[in-house]
Amino acid sequence: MKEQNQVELKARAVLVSIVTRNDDADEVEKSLDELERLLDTAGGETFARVVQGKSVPDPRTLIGSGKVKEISELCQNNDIRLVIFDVDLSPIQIRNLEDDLSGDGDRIRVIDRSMLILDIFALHAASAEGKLQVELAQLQYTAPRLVGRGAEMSRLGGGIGTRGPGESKLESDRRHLKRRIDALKAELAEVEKNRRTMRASRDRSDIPQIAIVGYTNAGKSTLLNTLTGAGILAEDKLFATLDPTTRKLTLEGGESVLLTDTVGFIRNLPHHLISAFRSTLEEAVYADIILLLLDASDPECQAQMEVCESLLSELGAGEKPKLYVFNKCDRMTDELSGARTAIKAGEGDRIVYISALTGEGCDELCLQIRDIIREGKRRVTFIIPNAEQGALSRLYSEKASVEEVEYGYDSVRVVATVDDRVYGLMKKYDPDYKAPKEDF
Ligand SMILES: Nc1nc2c(ncn2[C@@H]2O[C@H](COP(=O)(O)OP(=O)(O)OP(=O)(O)O)[C@@H](O)[C@H]2O)c(=O)[nH]1
Ligand SMILES: [Mg+2]
Repeated sequence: MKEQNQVELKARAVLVSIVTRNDDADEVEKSLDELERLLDTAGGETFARVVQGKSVPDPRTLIGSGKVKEISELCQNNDIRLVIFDVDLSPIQIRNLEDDLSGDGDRIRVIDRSMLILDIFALHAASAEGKLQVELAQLQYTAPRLVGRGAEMSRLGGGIGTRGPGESKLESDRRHLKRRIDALKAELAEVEKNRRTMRASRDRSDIPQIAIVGYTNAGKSTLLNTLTGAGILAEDKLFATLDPTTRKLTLEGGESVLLTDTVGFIRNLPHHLISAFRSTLEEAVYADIILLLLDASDPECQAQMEVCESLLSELGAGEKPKLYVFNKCDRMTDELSGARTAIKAGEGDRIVYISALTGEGCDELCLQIRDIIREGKRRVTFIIPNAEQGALSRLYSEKASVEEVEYGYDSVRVVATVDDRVYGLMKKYDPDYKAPKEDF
């Protein structure tokens, strides 16, 4: 009996996509590869892939009726109950497709790429905020696609694409839906207030904030773990991380930075997900520096970089100082190395190659971070008379990086890197400081 349950858990599915006259067939295949990985992460298995070339999509069922029939037979003959479209479908299209595919046979469920991604988010949401965000996105996107199928759904016992945090009320009718959405929005607003308070206190601390941003599975959590021993879950799954984690990292030379691991990006990230997860995604917006982490061993590295950059711009973080970090270099083959040189981050961009897993290149990464932080700062030698030791404490409390302190007979010699503001406070201790001439 138990074994039977396990077999049922591993839902097998047929994946479907179309190539319209505006699509690149190659891109469609790559997106389907990713859909397979998403399904795998959700605990399912791909049985077959069907791609239809169709210059104009059919408004009723997206694909043509002949293709629907073919997929229906494929499913009915092989005991497949789940069909996943790699394209977003309207609630009506889902309904029509389910009716047509099921015919007189077994009931077949249809979901789309966004529903699958939401499903994974539902599985991985851990914090209260994450759960609220997922439920809101599900109610706004998935629920309208299930409305009216309450009885069917409970008979099927839910499944991939319909799982929600806290057995979410996806089958509720429209009136309940609206009320629940409003309640969730109110709750989220409360939680977001907390996030803002936390952010404000981090801002006040004046420690540079760095967001590790990148495509899902690029190794963001692994990097935070390697640099800070954060101990966050890092695994070969898509969207393993939903909640941002921040840790302090002290660089050589004494400066500290706050590093934040963030939720991953993916192509065609559903818009309702972006809006529900805005406060989480916005970690990047509030960072001073962005580490754009890329999986250099992935043949899709270049495309993934473009997706990340356009999402960053969309979030309003496109213009931040950025460091391109090519990760997983331990996996680079000669062939990939060739491809790597073809990837161009852009003229004059800062680039570093690392392996977050082995730690290779991480020292160089830290040096580059330090360089960016020090931009606009100067390294100065201050001579502070013993009677004015308060100035030294001040230097420490302003988080200037103090590199050398040498106690002399009547003064202290301090070498520190300071920004303009701190220099302004300390300039009288700089023997080279020349006060601007005043005109009388
Ligand atoms: N070979 C190799 N594997 C790595 C490296 N960095 C990360 N990985 C692996 O890549 C997989 C994903 O790593 P994560 O750190 O979870 O990636 P992430 O970017 O946090 O992913 P999400 O949170 O799911 O978006 C894990 O199996 C890691 O062990 C690396 O430098 N080399
Ligand atoms: Mg992660």
